[in-house]
Amino acid sequence: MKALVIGAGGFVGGYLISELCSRNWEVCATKLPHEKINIYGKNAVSYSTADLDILDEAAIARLLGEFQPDCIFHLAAQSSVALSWKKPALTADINIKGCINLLEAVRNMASSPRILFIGSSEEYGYAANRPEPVDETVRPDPANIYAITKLAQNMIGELYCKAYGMDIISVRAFNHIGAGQLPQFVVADFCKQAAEIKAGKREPVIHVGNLSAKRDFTDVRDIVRAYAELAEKGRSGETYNVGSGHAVSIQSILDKIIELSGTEIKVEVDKERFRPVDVPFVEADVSKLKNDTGWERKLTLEESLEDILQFFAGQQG
Ligand code: A2R
Ligand code: GDD
Repeated sequence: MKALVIGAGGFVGGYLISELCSRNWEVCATKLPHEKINIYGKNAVSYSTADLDILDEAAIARLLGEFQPDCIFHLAAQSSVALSWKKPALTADINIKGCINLLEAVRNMASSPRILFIGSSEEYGYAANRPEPVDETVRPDPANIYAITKLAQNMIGELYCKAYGMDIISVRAFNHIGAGQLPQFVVADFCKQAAEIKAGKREPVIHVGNLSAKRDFTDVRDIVRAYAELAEKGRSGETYNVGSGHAVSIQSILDKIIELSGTEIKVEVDKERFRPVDVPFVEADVSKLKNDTGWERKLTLEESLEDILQFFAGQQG
């Protein structure tokens, strides 16, 4: 089977390439010209690369014609909720126009490859803020521009599926973490600060934002395994939650990071790190994913945090 991974220069791409290669998929991975793809797995991987801007529909069509994929994993995005408040138009361009460009290019192919759209738990927004985990039947109520663009991608995917009989699956990925994630996201940010403090590179104070929010965190290696399982076994036209099924507070993650770092650290709340709107509670119901694919989470939150701390410790030398 041939997989085209679009947007592989970001955090998830290298992990997904590793996972697909371990399943003997033939992989072509795209990146922006200035990017480099980072592989963090232990296994040797062999794959081809191509430069691709998702806003260039003609370039997508050329690449599809050359590679003829069986499945397309669409990772390319402006993926930061925080940045989407500052750059709403850019976020809409990449996340919505990009998805339409891809759909139009695939629609014009003779073959009909499967597309996996990577959406977000953010699509649920306030609808997730309830005592029980949120499942795919809950009507989304997004609370920021990023979330709205990902819901648009989901809806446009459903439309193309119904209108043109295309083979599309949409994923709603809950928060994922791992070595290599940029410190614009909370766990990487706190672990980087802790590693720098431990190395004596900064004063022993961690700067934080809203610690009361509760989110559902999963190791990126478990996340990409779910993507591969869905590509192989998921039902066309469906949306699947991908997450751990357990929400934890950002405060408890911070406490664990400080404990694991084994260093005396003070905490300073920085109001500039707060968002205009931040949904208090988000927890995934992943029954549909488990029932359809047999997927189970393998790595604990503590294992992920240890790896990420080690990754940033390795950068202090
Ligand atoms: O913004 P950059 O320079 O970091 O590049 C990102 C890239 N990207 C694009 N690729 C092709 N054409 C574009 N016009 C374009 N604009 C941005 O997509 C980055 O290398 C990649 C997305 O990777 P990350 O931002 O690291 O996201 P991550 O964590 O790998 O998440 C993968 C997917 C995304 O759709 C998220 O929204 C979702 O999972 O959670
Ligand atoms: N970034 C950041 N920095 N977030 C903080 C901080 C801080 O110092 N302090 C508290 N938080 C809180 C945020 O307010 C939010 O409630 C939570 O930590 C998670 O923030 P992020 O790690 O920035 O992730 P996100 O939830 O906004 O978005 C990520 O997860 C989505 C899936 O749920 C991204 O990976 C998205 O691309 C992805 O779709």
